[in-house]
Amino acid sequence: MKTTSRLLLTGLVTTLLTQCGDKELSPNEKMSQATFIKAMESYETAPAAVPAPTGDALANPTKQQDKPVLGTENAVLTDAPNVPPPITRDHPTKVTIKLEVVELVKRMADGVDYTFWTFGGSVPGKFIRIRQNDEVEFHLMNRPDSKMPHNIDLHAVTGPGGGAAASFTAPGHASVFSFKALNPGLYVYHCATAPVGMHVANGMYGLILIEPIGGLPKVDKEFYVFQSEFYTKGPHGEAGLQPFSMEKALTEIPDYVVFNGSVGAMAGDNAVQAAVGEKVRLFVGNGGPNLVSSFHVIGEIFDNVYLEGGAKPAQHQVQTTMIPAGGSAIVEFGLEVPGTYILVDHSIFRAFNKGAVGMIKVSGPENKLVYSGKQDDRIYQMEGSTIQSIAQASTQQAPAANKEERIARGKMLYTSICMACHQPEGQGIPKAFPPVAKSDYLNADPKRAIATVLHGLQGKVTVNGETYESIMPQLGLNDEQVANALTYVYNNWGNNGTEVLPAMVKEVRATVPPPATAPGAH
Ligand code: HEC
Ligand SMILES: [Cu+2]
Repeated sequence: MKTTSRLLLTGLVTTLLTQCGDKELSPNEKMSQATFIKAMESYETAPAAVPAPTGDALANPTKQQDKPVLGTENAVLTDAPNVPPPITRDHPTKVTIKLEVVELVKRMADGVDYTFWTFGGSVPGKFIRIRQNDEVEFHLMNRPDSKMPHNIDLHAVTGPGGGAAASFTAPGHASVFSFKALNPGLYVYHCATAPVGMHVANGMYGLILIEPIGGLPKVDKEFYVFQSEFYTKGPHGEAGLQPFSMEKALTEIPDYVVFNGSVGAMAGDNAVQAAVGEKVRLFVGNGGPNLVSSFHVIGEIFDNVYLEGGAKPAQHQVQTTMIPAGGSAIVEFGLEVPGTYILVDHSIFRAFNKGAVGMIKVSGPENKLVYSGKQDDRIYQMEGSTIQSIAQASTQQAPAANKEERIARGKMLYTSICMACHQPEGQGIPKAFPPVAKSDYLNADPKRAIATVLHGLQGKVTVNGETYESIMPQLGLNDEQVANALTYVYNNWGNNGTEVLPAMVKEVRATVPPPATAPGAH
């Protein structure tokens, strides 16, 4: 770019930054000269042919000037967490969308299956991305092996039922209807065939993004995140194929609350990836059927929130945004510090007990000024402290079939419960938490180790020559869980490979009394 035009642009951006409310950038975005130049560059590459919408045009987008409809294309559809590429056209077009309804059995959680009804074979349904004023020809196909008729109500449609009646499709049939995407925004779509609640509860929802004229500002990464809840006959964790429970759906107390259709769909190995310095945009939907989401990313602050999925960023510096059932939000944030950022519904039991946890893993250089990490750690104990009890919901999962499965399940338990104290590689923390890696205490006596995990431990204990005088709480785990966690520990980090079986835990539970200081130990 020539210097003169860059100067002009700098002036323009400065004006925008200081004067124009709608285009106001958040402090994060203003932070450095580099960001500033970047902002200018994105202005340069943004489609410039169409004037930015004015307040009035946004209030009634049908009044907005646009180019004539030109050409045809097939919409690109994606499964979560992916979204189709941004629309680069500077004009509307005729778009064909083909969506297939599939009823199929899939994983809900480890050991738990569910018969999902889906738009496109996955929960949530395919992400659809088109442009304002596009003319859509919508094809809904219902597979011949379906048991139910289905239809689609797109909240982006202006017209009765959002397309529901026009798209009603029996198994083995296909329906077609058309609509014009008058309004920009992020919209939920869902099945609206009776009983509507049941079709939604079984997974029939997804998102359609109508990009505004001129497009959305450029970001580095975009992801599709969809919250919903499931009501099963058995309680959370009960193994096997779980049928839908109408009774629980009516009382609105779900067994599972999840992001992207199943427990862990966006966590652990399924976490999405990004890098320090990148700007991330999440398209977040909530299918309900009943719950309102208090959407939060642990360790981040949203620079911009397009509240309720509307067409413009209406708020900056937001910690938690509410997403109604059948609604959405677009959130954007820059990444300053590496690490794992956890997506939750901050109605927090839903997150850590019912499944509503997702993860963004961010790589890149540390920024100790923004976040130091742990700088000091010393023991802090109140006088007269005693073993405390952390009650855990006992899961009803079928017992592990073999040692391998026991280790895999133990790893999950270790990660969610033990790791906070004993650390990721079992190395412990000097003077506070003894190591479980290469631990002589552990390897010498499995029964003693079982008793430790069953009942907690308090008082002097010597591990690898170091003395610890701390407290391990009583964790309230069942026999299977204790067996799995310890087998995982015994088979890692230089330990002796013991397999702890639930029967051994049962025996210790029956014969080794809890320490006298534990609550309820008389
Ligand atoms: C809240 C912190 C905490 C959690 C959670 C915790 N521990 Fe411990 N653990 C301790 C402390 C502290 C000790 C030592 C107690 C003492 O000093 O008397 C200990 C001791 C042990 C020991 C015996 C000493 C050794 O290092 O070999 C084992 C084995 C053990 N823990 C395993 C586990 C397992 C398995 C889990 C998860 C199921 C777990 N712990 C969860 C804090 C914790
Ligand atoms: Cu349906």
